[in-house]
Amino acid sequence: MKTVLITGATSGIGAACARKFAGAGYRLIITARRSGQLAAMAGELEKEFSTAVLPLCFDVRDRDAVKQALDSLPAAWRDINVLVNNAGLALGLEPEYAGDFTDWETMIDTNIKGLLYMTRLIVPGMIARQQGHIINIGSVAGDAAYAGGAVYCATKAAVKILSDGLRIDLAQTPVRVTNLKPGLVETNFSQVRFHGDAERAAKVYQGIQPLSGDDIADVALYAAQAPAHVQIAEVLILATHQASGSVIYRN
Ligand code: NDP
Ligand code: 8X3
Repeated sequence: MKTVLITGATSGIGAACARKFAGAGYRLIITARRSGQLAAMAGELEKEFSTAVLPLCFDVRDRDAVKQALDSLPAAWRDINVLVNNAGLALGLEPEYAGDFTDWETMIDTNIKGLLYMTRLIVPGMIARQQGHIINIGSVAGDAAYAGGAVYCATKAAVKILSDGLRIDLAQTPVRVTNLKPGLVETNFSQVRFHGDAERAAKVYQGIQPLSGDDIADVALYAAQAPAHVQIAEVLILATHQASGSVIYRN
């Protein structure tokens, strides 16, 4: 049975990936910062999908905590087949000359450094076993800047380049690298971005049918289940009425 480790599994795209992979027969290591949520999810998923689920609570920004958590994995859980680097966030929508320093640091530490820590600690085992797949959750935001989004967009541009670099570094191995680039997905993303302002968050999805976490999880699972000689390198997934990070048709 294959094992998938998903970061940021307590909500949105990560939670949808957990369900999709469980439904396809994978066993799961689900990770995030909220331990209560993780434990509850683990129980529910185990029951619904009759698969083993191991919750692992840590903050991807904390390099020591990431290492400690991964070192704590029981021997039977160490052979991770698929790593979904999903934990991430946007904070604020201010112009670059007026952004909040703490918001910037949180985005950079989570979206870039957290993803790198996970990659650095898990990929060597994949190389040793000559088997593995890293699925990074990038964004359409990494393709071009949009107003107020420069720092978030830059972190997702970094995810694209880090995915490309890793793919090059792994080209002599069977380990595959996928960068998924979703557009508007209705999750807690905008509530987090606007620091809990639910009304402002809801406006992001008004007048357009956004994607769901499931829509992204479907593509992640497709990439993971593609034949071994097929590497789904990058996929841009947009709502039908979204054309780019800044072109969205609303009625
Ligand atoms: P959600 O806010 O719904 O989920 C984010 C998840 O990340 C939560 O499970 C959260 O769990 C976890 N997380 C956040 N910070 C940390 C941290 N420091 N350490 C560990 N876990 C963390 O957002 P989405 O599902 O939308 O976002 C998932 C990914 O998808 C992100 O990388 C985002 O940038 C990307 N994305 C989202 C899009 C969208 O429109 N929604 C579009 C394109 C990309 P907890 O709070 O328990 O730690
Ligand atoms: C999330 C999508 O366009 O809100 O990465 O930045 S967007």
